Amino acid sequence: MTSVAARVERTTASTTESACSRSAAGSAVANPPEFRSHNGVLRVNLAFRGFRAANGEMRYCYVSDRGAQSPSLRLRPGDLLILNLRNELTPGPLPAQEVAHPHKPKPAAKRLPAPTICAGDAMSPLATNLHFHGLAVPPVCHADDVLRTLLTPGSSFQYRIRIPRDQPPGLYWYHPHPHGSVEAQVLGGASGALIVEGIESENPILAGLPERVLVIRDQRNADGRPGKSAAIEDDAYVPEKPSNDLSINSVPIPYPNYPPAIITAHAGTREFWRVLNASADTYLDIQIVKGRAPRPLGVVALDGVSIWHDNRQQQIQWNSDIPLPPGARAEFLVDLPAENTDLRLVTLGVQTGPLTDDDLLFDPNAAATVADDDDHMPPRPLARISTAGISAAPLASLPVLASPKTPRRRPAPTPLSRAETNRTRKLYFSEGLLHEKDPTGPKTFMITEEGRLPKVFDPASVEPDITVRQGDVEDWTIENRSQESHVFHIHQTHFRLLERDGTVVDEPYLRDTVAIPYWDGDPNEFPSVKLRLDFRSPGITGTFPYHCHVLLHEDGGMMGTIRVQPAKR
Ligand SMILES: [Cu+2]
Repeated sequence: MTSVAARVERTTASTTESACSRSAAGSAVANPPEFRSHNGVLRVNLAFRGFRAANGEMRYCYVSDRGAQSPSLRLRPGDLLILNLRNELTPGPLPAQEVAHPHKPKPAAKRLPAPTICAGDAMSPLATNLHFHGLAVPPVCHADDVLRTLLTPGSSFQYRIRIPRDQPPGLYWYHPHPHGSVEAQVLGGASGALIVEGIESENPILAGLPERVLVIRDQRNADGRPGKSAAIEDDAYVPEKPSNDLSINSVPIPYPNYPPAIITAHAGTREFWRVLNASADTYLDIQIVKGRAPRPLGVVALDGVSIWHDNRQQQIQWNSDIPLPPGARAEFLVDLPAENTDLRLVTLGVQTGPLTDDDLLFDPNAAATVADDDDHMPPRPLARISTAGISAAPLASLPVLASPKTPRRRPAPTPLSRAETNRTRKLYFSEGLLHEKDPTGPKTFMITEEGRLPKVFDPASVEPDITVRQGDVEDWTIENRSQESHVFHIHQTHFRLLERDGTVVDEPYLRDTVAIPYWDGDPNEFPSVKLRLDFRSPGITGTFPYHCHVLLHEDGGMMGTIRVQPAKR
């Protein structure tokens, strides 16, 4: 007998067969499709679609009118992005438990008026919205509001985002942010690059270089076998198995053989790489190796911001590897050797927690809503870089000279590293148990300002957790009081890392994501970072979140809100 859920699924699958397509493992990596602004405006229509693949994997994607999947959006500072988003999810593609009540009215049939979309009262696994990660744009309806804006299935909505004239040129991104469903949608592949043009005007060394855009995503393992978190007595325990597979520009690199994707390049050339970790839960630490020897990577920007921007001393920093927690971006130079040779792009392993009794006791069959299954990230190959004369699809290059139309930027404010601070705060990440008497059951995830009561994020709460004033600069210490790593991210602004574990850090970057390693149980010390946060941008007044960018944790409650009040007149 066919269940209702299975029938719905098949119907949907037959009508959206081409939705959210993936390349074959081991195939060539091409830059994502892209749309550029013209005359100061970029208009794009994107449908948000879901699709259940034959192996049960849930996929999500954005598809343009012309069929471009999850395109890169390219705009100049000062340009207007008009993005019409249509939620085309149907109950069919959701996992069976989500369609447990086949007789309830189909959300797809309901068209909601625009005011409801901004009222935040439509939480469901089928609702979605958009976040423009890293941009200092207003956190309001029709712009970058994720706390109240929710599109139910069948509804359309217009985003109008003016890229600030002083937005540092670089790599940003867009992804869904409906609390409770963010991990599922991003794991399914819903994300795309957003590039603010003109980085070559801040870093003339980049002018004319061929540009490669790489979006690395994670996705659930397809083979269904338990991984690291399975009970160790279980015969199916596979120590090497990562929690999630990775893909690079939609070319999957599946466990257990990790067939690398193929990047073809020309020997003896310099390329400009822009790499986005669009993973929901997976930390990366990328490296290019020849044999086992790392090749130097010339970092010019992190999290969208040129390293020149806040430090004015250094335009490039050569590193052997670049750690990229979920949500982070790096833009760097790659010098390909003159001789024909094979290089590999790899990610080093990242340890995000100690192996505890919890790991050994974890039961993958328990009906946990929040499973501790995000914590094993082994080293693995991503791509083979071939310079052996295979004709590469030519890459577009950055402009040779800065365009005369580049908008003039306002004079830079005082560098954040030298700005006067208004106050300091301490916040901490912590975890708890959803059911106190069930130590192996689901966890709760919290981020709390010291002195207040720890609580999971409450979408119904109206009062912000923290209030500041536009123009302020604050120093925040963020501690990790849990035994797994977390990633601090705040919307609308960047920060500078001042200290790690109380020791001054000398790094030139502005960031919007930073990893705080797990607590090893030492009662005398929690791992911490000290950050200088910038609330000076005039366009960010309103209320927006800060949260852990491991999206399993964010969905599990590790999020708070901050209100930036207008400056005093
Ligand atoms: Cu976290």
